[in-house]
Amino acid sequence: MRTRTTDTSVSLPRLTMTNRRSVLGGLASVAMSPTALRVFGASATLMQASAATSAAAQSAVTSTPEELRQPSEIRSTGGVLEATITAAPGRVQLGPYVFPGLLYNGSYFPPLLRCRLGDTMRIAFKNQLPDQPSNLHFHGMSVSPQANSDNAFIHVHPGQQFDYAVHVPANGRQGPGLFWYHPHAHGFVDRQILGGMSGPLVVDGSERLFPMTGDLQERFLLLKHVELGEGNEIISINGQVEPVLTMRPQEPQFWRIGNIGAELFFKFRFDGVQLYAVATDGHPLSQPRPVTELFLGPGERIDVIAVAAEPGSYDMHTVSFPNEAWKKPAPPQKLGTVLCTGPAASVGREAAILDQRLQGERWIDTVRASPIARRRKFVYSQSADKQHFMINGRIMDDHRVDTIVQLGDTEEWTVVNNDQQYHSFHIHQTAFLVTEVNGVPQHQDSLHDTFSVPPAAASGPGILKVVIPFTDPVIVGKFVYHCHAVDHEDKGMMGVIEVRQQAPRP
Ligand SMILES: [Cu+2]
Repeated sequence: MRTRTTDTSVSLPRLTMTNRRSVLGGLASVAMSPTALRVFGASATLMQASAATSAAAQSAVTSTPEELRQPSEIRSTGGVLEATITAAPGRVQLGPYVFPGLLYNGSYFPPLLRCRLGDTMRIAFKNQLPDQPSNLHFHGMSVSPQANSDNAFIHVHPGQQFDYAVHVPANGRQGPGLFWYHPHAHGFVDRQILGGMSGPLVVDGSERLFPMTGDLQERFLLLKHVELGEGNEIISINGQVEPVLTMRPQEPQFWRIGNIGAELFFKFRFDGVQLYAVATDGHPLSQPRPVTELFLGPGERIDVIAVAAEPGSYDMHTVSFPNEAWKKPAPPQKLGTVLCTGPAASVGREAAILDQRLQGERWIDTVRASPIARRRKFVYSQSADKQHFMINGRIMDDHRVDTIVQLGDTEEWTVVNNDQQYHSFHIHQTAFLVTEVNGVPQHQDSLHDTFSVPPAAASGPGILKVVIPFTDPVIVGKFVYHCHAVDHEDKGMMGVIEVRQQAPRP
């Protein structure tokens, strides 16, 4: 039932040669606890847990900081991205910690899928998990939800293979940006993402929007977390614990930051580095905007131009914030280090960054100008026994269609959060414009596909208002909207929508 937040990511013991064995011994018993069972499920993985843990105890594990690594890539050629993604249990080592994971292609940090507008992604998905269905969802993509495209209703059972063919329209609403892929088999998503099953997906072409980004070093910072026993939350970036990111002083880089974990809402910052946002959830701003603190709920991404500071070593760390009303926010936690060293770069003056203007037409302007065809309300709540999370009093039923929408319409949806913790709103196949949070008008300069919904307080429920365009013909079909804290999604906080060519009018 718990939604974990940065406040549960208590500081773990700093491992030294003298205490490492005792901590790993602790993990061995943790792996047998009901909490670990909740995450990893099968008895088969439990056996693996013991093996992995003892192997780790015997190996020379070091906690020396590592330079931030970058993902391996699978690129499209000739208009086709061909890949095989295999889901299977496997051993994960995060810094000094070892646990049994659920992995794509044997890695906690699976390959970056990199395609272009107009491409088709042909992905053979093999489910080699012993005991649970899975599938692939292409988060944030304005592609077809039908057949063997981005169809969240497919269940690929253990031992089976499913061949996806996801066509990325050249002239639809899909644009260049940072997206991600993860499982969407209802009821199994949380344990699979916690186990490691999520990876980045990029539609190339951001340099056409902001030409400067094409000249900068591109670096991915992808956050995940896993709980290894009560309250022991390991937060990693690119599958590394407290990595070091090295830059030259004054050097601008293009950072693509994503929360591709299961449940945590991260508020974090980089000391000594100036950030200029250029896109949220793969949707461009009209011009770079300085940002200091980042708040990314599960599934949210942001692209920034980052400019390093004077020579020195700077922390990337979480910022304390209250998520659940019944828990005390935890102190900030270090996530990594930015090391500014070497000769200063000659570029990177703030004016040159801020002077950039988006090249080309923007979807957000069309959304803003569209008349609202219909208004709907979605109320988030928890059952009294805290075992179910609901939208409008109902838990998810994939045989029921909750919301029927006419293709071509733009609607305003109000999400009302009666629960005293953060939830989020995510809808497949289309982005949306955030217009109001808790009654305060928002003046957003970019679209989102996932957005945090503040908790209820003494003053009343948390309220998020969004305007959603159902205008791209490629999205016709059935898909879902849900809270992206995926333990809540698994426990029911999801609804089915069908976009029809001809929908009945109210
Ligand atoms: Cu939620």
